[in-house]
Amino acid sequence: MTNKPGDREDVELAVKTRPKTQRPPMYKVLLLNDDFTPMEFVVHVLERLFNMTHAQAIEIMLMVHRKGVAVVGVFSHEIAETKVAQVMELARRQQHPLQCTMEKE
Ligand code: TYC
Repeated sequence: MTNKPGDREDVELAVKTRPKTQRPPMYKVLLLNDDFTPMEFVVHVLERLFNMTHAQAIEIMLMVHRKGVAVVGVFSHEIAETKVAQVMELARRQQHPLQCTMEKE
């Protein structure tokens, strides 16, 4: 027997069935410590490219300095790639060895 609009079974099915859409994967952008990049340069990069306040930027920079690495943001693949490229370009221009990478969340 077929369901007609308004039949109970039909209503239940309409509520329960969901299209199987997948969220796009997100990527962590990681900043790595080194012994040569000046602390103030890292703070500047975090303020400029990751929209952090001065206080937040200092906190994250010190975390990288102490732990070796920290997540500085989580983005779509394209935005993460752009952020990594922008960090690397700023560092390269100033001849600092600062390294930035991305990793699937
Ligand atoms: N370790 C660096 C120094 O002592 C500072 C630094 C912090 C470098 C964070 C890189 O991602 C970094 N000057």
